[in-house]
Amino acid sequence: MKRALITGITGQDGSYLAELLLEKGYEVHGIKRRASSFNTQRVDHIYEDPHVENSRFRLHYGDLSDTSNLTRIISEIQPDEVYNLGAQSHVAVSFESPEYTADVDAIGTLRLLEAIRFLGLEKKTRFYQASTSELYGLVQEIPQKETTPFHPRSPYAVAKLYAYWITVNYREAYGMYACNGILFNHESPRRGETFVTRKITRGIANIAQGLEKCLFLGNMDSLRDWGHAKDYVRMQWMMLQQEQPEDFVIATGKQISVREFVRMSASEAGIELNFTGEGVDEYATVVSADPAKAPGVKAGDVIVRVDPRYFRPAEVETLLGDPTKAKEKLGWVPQITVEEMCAEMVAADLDTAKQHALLKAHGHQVSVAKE
Ligand code: NDP
Ligand code: GDR
Repeated sequence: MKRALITGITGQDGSYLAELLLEKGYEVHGIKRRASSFNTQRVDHIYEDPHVENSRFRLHYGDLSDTSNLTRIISEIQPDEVYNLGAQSHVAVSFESPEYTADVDAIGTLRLLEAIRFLGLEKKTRFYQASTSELYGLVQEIPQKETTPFHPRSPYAVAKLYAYWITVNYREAYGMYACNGILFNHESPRRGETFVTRKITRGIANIAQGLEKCLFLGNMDSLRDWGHAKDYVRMQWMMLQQEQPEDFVIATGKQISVREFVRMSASEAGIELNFTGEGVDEYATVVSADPAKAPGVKAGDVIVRVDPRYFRPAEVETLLGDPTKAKEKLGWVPQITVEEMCAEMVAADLDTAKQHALLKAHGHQVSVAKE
């Protein structure tokens, strides 16, 4: 039985990857951070009581900032594969906490690679690094592929640049099977609530159900190549099953704007929108609303506005990936379109919003936490 260790198992990708590896018969170990309350919602459905014999799913307390902890866990598990998905993964937050982001995202990767080497596992343990399209930043070529030069635009992207190169360096210097997946944005109903797609689907669902009045966003002109996390974790696993380690771009090859994603989400919730104005003065008005799906809004309501608080000190305006290498060498083709993904996310958030609206109608307090 193959043994895998996943950092970031409690996150979006970690949870889908853990499911996939369990399906494939792996023993799956994950590192979770100690928090003041449970933070395992995304993996609760695959959690196995540690008292159960032969359990194939195990969580270990740990942190990418703690060398001795990482070394001990790897020494105990002796993994065949390590997937380094753990990170302070929010680009805007990295401007607020640049040093922490560098410690976890850049040096955290070095800590893992060095632990593998120090323990003499460099010929046994295969290593996957969660690299990112943010490396391209100020894009030098459209679309972006494996050979496109990098120009990172945030402390997050600069930290990930270090992680990218240290992974390449351990492959070249020590012959380790170590590779980078340069993944473009990927989303799902499990996406963190403060990334733009989930912020939009959750906000629109809450507005449709009368739980919120208005969704405030930053740069709506921003263009992204959005795929589904389920498709992308399959590729993470495939990359560790080759004869030779190589780096791959994972993307759909199509891009849309944040504004288009808002329009698409609203339409899924039965709301047709009209956008007016430019820059900070832009807003969206309801043209029509299906009373069965969106009882909380009526024609004329302004439900989307711009708040410059969400602008970034340096923006990545456009990202579009070229996944030709992944298609040709690994036969990987994304199966879920951005429209299907958006529909799935809105449906999930509408379900929750309806439950919350019902609770509220019966006098219960419901959380509509926002940043
Ligand atoms: P999430 O933000 O959903 O998950 C991040 C995970 O990292 C969580 O499990 C989080 O734990 C954990 N984590 C955060 N800080 C630490 C730390 N100090 N020590 C250990 N673990 C930590 O990210 P995604 O699942 O979306 O992304 C997975 C990886 O892929 C990340 O590295 C991200 O940067 C990268 N990536 C993501 C893309 C995307 O579009 N989703 C695209 C390209 C790259 P907790 O649950 O406790 O917060
Ligand atoms: P990104 O994702 O920065 O691409 O990083 P995010 O969803 O945060 O932003 C995408 C684009 O939308 C614009 N935007 C807003 N973003 C947020 N979060 N909130 C807003 O209100 C808002 N309004 C407009 C942003 O400015 C940006 O242009 C994600 C993360 O998962 C990274 O970890 C990963 O490496 C990259 O994708 C690829």
